[in-house]
Amino acid sequence: MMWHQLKKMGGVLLLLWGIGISGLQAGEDLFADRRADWLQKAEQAKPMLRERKVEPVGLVTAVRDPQAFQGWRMVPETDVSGFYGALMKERMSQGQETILDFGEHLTGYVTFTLHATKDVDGPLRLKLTFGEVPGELKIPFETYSGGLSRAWLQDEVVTLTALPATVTIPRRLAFRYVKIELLGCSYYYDFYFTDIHCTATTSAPETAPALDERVDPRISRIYEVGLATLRECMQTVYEDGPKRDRRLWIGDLYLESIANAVSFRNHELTKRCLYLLAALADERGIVRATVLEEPEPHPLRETYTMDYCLLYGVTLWEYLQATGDRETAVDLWPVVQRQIEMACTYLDAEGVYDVEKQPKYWLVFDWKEGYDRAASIQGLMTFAVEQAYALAQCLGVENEVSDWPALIRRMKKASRERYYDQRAGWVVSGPDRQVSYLSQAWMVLSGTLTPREGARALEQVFTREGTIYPGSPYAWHYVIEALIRCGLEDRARETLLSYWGEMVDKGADTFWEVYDPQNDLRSPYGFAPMNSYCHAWSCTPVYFINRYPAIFQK
Ligand code: RAM
Repeated sequence: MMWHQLKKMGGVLLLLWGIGISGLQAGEDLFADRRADWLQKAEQAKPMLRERKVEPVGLVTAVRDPQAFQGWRMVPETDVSGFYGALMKERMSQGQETILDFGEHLTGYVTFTLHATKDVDGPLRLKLTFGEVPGELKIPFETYSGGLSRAWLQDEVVTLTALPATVTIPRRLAFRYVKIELLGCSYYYDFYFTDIHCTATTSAPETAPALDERVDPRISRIYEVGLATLRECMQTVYEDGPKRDRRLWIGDLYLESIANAVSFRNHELTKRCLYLLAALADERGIVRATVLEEPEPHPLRETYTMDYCLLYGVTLWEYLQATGDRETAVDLWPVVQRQIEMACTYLDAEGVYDVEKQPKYWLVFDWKEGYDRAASIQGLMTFAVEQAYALAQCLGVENEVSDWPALIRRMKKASRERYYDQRAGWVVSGPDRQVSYLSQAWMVLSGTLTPREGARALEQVFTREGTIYPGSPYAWHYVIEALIRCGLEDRARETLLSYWGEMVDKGADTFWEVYDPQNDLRSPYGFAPMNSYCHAWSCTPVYFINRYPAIFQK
């Protein structure tokens, strides 16, 4: 199901919900007296963006190539001096496509200056299309009929009535390539460019730890692309993708913040995001899956996802360990506690998360059709309670949640009974006893399976035909973490090298939202250009490589 459909469903379900878990009265607002302070702290931590002026490196030609990613490859035509001053109408009337290559992925504002060869006796109209990957400039946007806004696709029409003129496209763009098309010009004059550049922005500092020169060059390249991905997504919040949706989502924040903690170390940004989510929680204290900053910070009110609610506390715990900032952790601890209280209302008598209970929460986990999430949410919730309990202990507030250790034991016991097939040696999920990578991973990360059992289960999914494999880098992250947890270090390294390494081989400047090695055109939105090709949740090689040097830097 697409996320906008789920979002719609969430809206309906929430109407049915009503306020009132654990004693809240209708109309009451749990964090009413904290919101303003939290929002202020979020604003105080808002970073200044660092700007960089970048010019194109040259003109390129898109060439059809069945071997290339999505069937398109860029071939260099001339350097940028061959573009500046060239008569554009003449060039385009000969049917020559004009594509500029900026040489790297950029997030920012594009400015250009145009001149006419004679008096301008009629307006000039251009279309500019911005692409993160070559295919975005070649797959016609007209065929898109999905539910996400068509306006995410980055084509802009500019009309000029007087030249010379310097134009800045108002919308912030995320791209490497720009295609320029002529939509209207009089017969009388021609026109040419003298400048085009991007003012690229990021809140990441200029440098991150460099890898030793002796590290496998494939790992080094993956690391660089991972850093670029993270840098591009670090704006005034951790965005999920600078092209789409350009906003803070909790699942993305979690992975970005742990990657940032071992690379750019802009901890203020993590703090800002944690405070924003807290300030914009609903009246029951439940955090929204995503929030927006403009025109002023506000949540996407009807969008909740249970796995993301639970990851909020894990993120805060990781933040505390990375920074030692107890003040923030103490301040936000009630939010963590609240998410778990709410999740507990979804447990049945045995301690199993009831995926059928109404109103159903959206469970993200992955973009993958047919994947059964029951075992995964059970594992993730157990993991989240365990992490939140460690946070409570560190803050000295474990007496507030003294029932959690028993809860964890109960959930693990129930998980083994319900989901672990001891004879087969793997975790099954749902009525069809589905075997997926993620079900194994979450039962490993929750400590429900011993490392030995986990290793057996994971080895089997990797080698058995027909297991449900992850659809996104987000899901692969948890699989790799689980492999490491079970001591399958070589497998973890190979998986990172093959999955992220393949994206690099296919020309990735930044890593993608969804990548299926079996289908380059795969997109959760039914249209490849709608995919985000610089997506936060795929930056985690940065985390793995720095966090586990013995595995990835050997
Ligand atoms: C999409 C984005 C984002 C993700 C949500 C669930 O909008 O891919 O990264 O967190 O879905």
